[in-house]
Parts: sequence; structure tokens; C-alpha cells
Amino acid sequence: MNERIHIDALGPAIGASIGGLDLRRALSDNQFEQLYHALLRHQVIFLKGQDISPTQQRDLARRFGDLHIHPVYPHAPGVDEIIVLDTHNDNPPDNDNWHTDVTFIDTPPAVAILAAKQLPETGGDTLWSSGIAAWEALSDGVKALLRGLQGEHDFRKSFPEHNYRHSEQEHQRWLRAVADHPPQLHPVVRTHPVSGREALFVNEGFTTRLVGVTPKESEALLGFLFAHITQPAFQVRWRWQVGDVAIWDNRVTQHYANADYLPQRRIMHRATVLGDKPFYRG
Ligand SMILES: O=C(O)CCC(=O)C(=O)O
Ligand SMILES: [Fe+2]
Repeated sequence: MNERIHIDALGPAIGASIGGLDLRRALSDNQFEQLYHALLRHQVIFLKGQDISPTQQRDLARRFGDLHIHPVYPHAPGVDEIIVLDTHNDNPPDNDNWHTDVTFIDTPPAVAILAAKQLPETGGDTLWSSGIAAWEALSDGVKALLRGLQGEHDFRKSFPEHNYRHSEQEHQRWLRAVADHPPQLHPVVRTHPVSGREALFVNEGFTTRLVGVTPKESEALLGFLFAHITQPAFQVRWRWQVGDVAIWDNRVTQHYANADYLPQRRIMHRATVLGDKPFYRG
């Protein structure tokens, strides 16, 4: 099994569509290597018409590393590692903000895999932005200012208490999640542990402040950076079909799930691969 996979770049900065793989079968080491290489280069890759089961998705994700079990999102029956994002009028989407997944832990995910299970007739696209392209576009002066700074990332920014008060059990679970996840500091610019590329690593979903600067400076700098990453030049947008799978490098990207489809329903499955502690080599 030495077949080349097909890679179609979706733009110069980020995104590629991959053909020639069937994710329902275990990939050969060679196929996995090609897939991983495409992921490092393009940061988010899309595989159409895969229709994988939760266990197939979990097993694919395990090829990339150990899996994260989310503290509050519900899981697929019998497969704790697969998050079910089932959104409709009674459970409105909460991923319609720019974020990198789970940066509130010490070792945020390296990779995430998302599979489309049920989709609205139209809408519900997802967008990804490249932290590498966003970093490279900054001037030398601003890069110099940001190098060496750290940002604080807090679970509560995207999971506020008032959303978890529907039952006593839900509230207790949230309180435990908060106790287990104190805010973490990560470098504002990180070095990719495999490719060595540098990427902006603050996200509106979880980054609450920059440390080592005044509160007003922090607010202004973060406001600028959160706006900076929304430039279309750094982005790719995927229009889903049921069965599509997206795999992203969560170390150097952020994403936004468009919430334009209510009252229609949308169901996605996500597997999340743990990463290492972000660092900046400088
Ligand atoms: O539902 C989506 O398109 C993406 C949701 C999301 O933010 C995630 O799975 O990490
Ligand atoms: Fe996400």
C-alpha cells in the first residue's frame, strides 16, 4: 500500500481537500504519514463522503496521540472520546466565536477531527483561520512587542456559569470542571513542536488577558489581535455535506462555527487529540 493521497490546496494560507483515502479502514503507516504531512502544511484538511462511525473516528484520532475527554460536552453512547455537538432551538450553538479548542488546559489539543452527521438544508459552515499566516502578516515592531508575552486562558470565558444552571447536577458538574481547570498561561506566539513554524496563539474564546502589561494595554492588544485573525486572507470556509470529515492542527489555527441555521438541527461528532505544552523557541 504505497498509494499517494490527492491534495488540493484550497488557498495559499490554509486548507486542503484530500482524496484517495477511505477513513472507514485503518490507514497504512504510509498513508497516515502523508495525511499528517498534509495537515502540518495546510493546517486544516477536509475528506469528503467518509461516513465514519464513532469508534472509527476514535481509532483514527488515536493515530495522532492520546485523546481528551471533554469536561462538559456530552459524549456518543459508549464512546466517551467522541463529543456530540447536537444543536437546535433548545440547545443553541455556542461555537459561533473564534476559538482554539481547549486552550484552558496546560497541554491544549494538537489535533481535532470533526465529522458531519446531520446538517441544515443550508448554512452551518465552519471557518478556520491560520495563526501562522496571521503571525507572519504582523509588522516586525508588533512581533517584537508580542514575543515573550503570555496570555491567560480561562475555561469560564466560553463556558460561563449561567449556561450551566438548568439542573443541580449540571451546575455541580460545571463547578467541578472549574475546580479542575484553573486558568493557564500560554505564550502569545508559539513554535510548532513538529514543523517549527511560528503562530499567533491567542483566541477570543478563552484568552482573558495578557500578563506583563497593564489591563488597558492587554485589552487593546487582544482587541487588535482578535480582529486581526478574522481577515479572510488567513481563512478557509467549509460548506459541509453529511459524511465530510475535517481534521485541523489545533496548535496553529482557530475556528468559528457559523450559527445561521436555527431552527434547523445540526449534529457533529468531534474527537480531540491531546497536545504538548505550548512554547516559544524564539
Ligand atoms: O460545529 C462545528 O462546525 C465546529 C464546532 C467546534 O468548535 C468544534 O468542534 O471544536
Ligand atoms: Fe471548536
